[in-house]
Amino acid sequence: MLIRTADDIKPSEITPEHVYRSRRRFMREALALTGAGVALPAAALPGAWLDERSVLPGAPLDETMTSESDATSYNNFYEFGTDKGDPAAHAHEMTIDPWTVEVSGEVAKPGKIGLEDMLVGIDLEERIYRLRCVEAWSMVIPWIGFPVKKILDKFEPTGNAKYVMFETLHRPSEMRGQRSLFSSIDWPYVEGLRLDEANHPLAIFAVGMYGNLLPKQNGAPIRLVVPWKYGFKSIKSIVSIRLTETRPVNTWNDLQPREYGFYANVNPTVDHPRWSQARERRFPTTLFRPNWIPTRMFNGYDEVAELYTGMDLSRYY
Ligand SMILES: Nc1nc2c(c(=O)[nH]1)N[C@H]1C(S)=C(S)[C@@H](COP(=O)(O)O)O[C@H]1N2
Ligand SMILES: [Mo]
Repeated sequence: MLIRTADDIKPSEITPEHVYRSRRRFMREALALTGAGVALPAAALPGAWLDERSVLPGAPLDETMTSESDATSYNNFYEFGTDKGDPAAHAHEMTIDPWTVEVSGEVAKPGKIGLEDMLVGIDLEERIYRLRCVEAWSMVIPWIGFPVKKILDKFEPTGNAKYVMFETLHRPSEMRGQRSLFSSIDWPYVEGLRLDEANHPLAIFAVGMYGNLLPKQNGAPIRLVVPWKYGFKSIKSIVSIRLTETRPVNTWNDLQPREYGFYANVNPTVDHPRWSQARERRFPTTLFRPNWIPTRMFNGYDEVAELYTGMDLSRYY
């Protein structure tokens, strides 16, 4: 089981040392944030962030974890440029405190809420997931986060809600890619999921990785992680969540509809028009040792298959 409550965890399997250490480090970071004189809303950081037991260990994955330095220096975050090194070089220009998220559309309780207030009462879990980019490289990353469903439920989706749309921050003054005259993206970056996909227990919002708060280049302070879909679905630095009745637009589908779909489930049998999706370069990867491995259906997360029964996944790519 990937999802476990504290009660499920036997003392014998409690917290491999690296998780324990990273948990301590994470809490130090969280504390450092409050101590830094940052203005926080009344509720300040949720107690869960500061509680020793709050980051529940995830199920281990029997694959080599990508190094933290690779995962934080080889990124896609076009708001800061299109080169893999641009996000790490320029994302520091984005300010993230305070951070508010607007929840709107088909919900009984719409509203704009400070991130810290939104997270009150939500337990954090470590989830070690594969991340498979549509460009055919992949990583294994230990996220810290919680199921998307936990946030959506707080705002009470109505019976009309069928999809969820997410939007990244739009702030050209701090995001040089949004100022670029050469960008073909219609900002802000937007993504969407069917509501039942968003409610699947594997779909999480991440607020940390490698035991620390999320680095800006990885989508601080809150991003989506949907491990069975190509990486572009996992939208970063989210400021808006909108429940809708009709299917929302998503940025890459809007740009190149033949190449990038709405579903974007990892699928080794449906090739990208310009390259095969049957294999991927798993980090660490170099020119001379690319480390190709076979790509797995749903990125190896077979438990999501039931979301797509009866659908032709070569048509709904
Ligand atoms: N807002 C925003 N989110 C984004 C992107 C982006 O350019 N802008 N790139 C996506 C792509 S293509 C990938 S592969 C992942 C990469 O996440 P990582 O840099 O944390 O590995 O972020 C996704 N989320
Ligand atoms: Mo990607």
